[in-house]
Amino acid sequence: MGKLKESALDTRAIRQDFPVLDQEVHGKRLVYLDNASTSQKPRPVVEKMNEYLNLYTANVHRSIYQLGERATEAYEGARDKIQAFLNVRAREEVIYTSGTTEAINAVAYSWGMKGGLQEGDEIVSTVMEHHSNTIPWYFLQDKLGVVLKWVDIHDDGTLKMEDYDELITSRTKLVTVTQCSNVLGTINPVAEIAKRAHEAGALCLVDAAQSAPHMPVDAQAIDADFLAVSGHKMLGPTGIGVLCGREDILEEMEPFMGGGEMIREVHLGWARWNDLPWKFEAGTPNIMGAIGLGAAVDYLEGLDMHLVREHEKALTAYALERLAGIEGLRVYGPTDVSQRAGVVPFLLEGVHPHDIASILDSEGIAVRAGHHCAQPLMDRLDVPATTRASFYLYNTAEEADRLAEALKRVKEVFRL
Ligand code: C6P
Repeated sequence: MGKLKESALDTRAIRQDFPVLDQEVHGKRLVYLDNASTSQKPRPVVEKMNEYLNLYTANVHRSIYQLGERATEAYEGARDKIQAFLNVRAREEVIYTSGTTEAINAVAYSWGMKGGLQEGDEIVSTVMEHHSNTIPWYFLQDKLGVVLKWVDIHDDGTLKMEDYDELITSRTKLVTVTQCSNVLGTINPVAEIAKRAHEAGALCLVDAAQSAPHMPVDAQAIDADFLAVSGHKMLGPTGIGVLCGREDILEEMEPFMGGGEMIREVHLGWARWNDLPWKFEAGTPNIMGAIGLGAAVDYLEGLDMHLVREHEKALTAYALERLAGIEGLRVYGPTDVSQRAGVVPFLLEGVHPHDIASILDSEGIAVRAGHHCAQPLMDRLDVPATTRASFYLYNTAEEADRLAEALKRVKEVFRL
């Protein structure tokens, strides 16, 4: 108990970089298992952001003085790092957004609303999408009369790939899918889905919010037309993320916000837009956030994303095994960890998911309870909510043990 057979990462050394983990909550050592919601930030990320704040705070692209040049260099340098990290074809294809939500909404507005879609066009999505990859398409359904279709899941939480055969038609203009479910942990075959979309002449959008932090993501290998990522789930700060898009499509798209760096020239009554990627970066951007995300990417690359994935796979297998030993506990999602990330949702018969989370908190364990912003999936699973533990690179087998022991305590409290 308490040890992985092989650990791909030296978690003891890694945890030194995360002082937040070294504290007690309700008199117990903190176990942070809400990483699908947001990750903790390592020292180098905090230091890099402090460096910007303390040494070269200035606006980017418009300040003709040394501080401004340093800020611009760091901001644009971070873009290059993110491009390399996700293996995006060109830096012009990496647009800073506030996160995945803004990235997907940008596609809905700048592509869907502004000419990409018309009444009767179809979008093929799945029942496991986060609201951020659902609601923007509802806007188009309501405004334009676009038709939405949903790929279902098997009982084990994997996508019914065969549904695509029927749902993708000549009217399909967009296929949108998450690479990894934030509720079930299911890892979807997004390259194959993008291929099917392209064969039908449709575009493909991949929500990589839950994959980019946890596994190598190769944008060119996936070959989607759009890929959305949030920085705060991958050791970076909140308020920063990226939309990666195919250059020729981005060139055709209209900006969704006006002002600031998205402008080439403005005159009374008319204006011309800047080049990519700045065409979509209106206003003073989140400079500190972008620099922090660049540092997060450096940190992840320093560990090696293959090893991050290996560690989480082993840890998830261990956690699933520990939880399987608790009578009355039902865990959702694939049992095969090669198809699953470190997201573990569960229900304990007779106890509300929020009560479980509260008792776990009293044991020092942070998890999320609720619908996880994926209510259509809750409907599909026929549950109102779940409790969800989600692991990351700094979590250990001892912490999975703590979770299992605390769940036994929940059963005691409820006399189950
Ligand atoms: N999921 C969770 O606890 P933002 O908020 O824009 O950074 O990310 C939105 C988002 C989009 N897609 C997926 C698959 C996600 O998991 C999330 C965020 C968090 O599951 C917060 S609701």
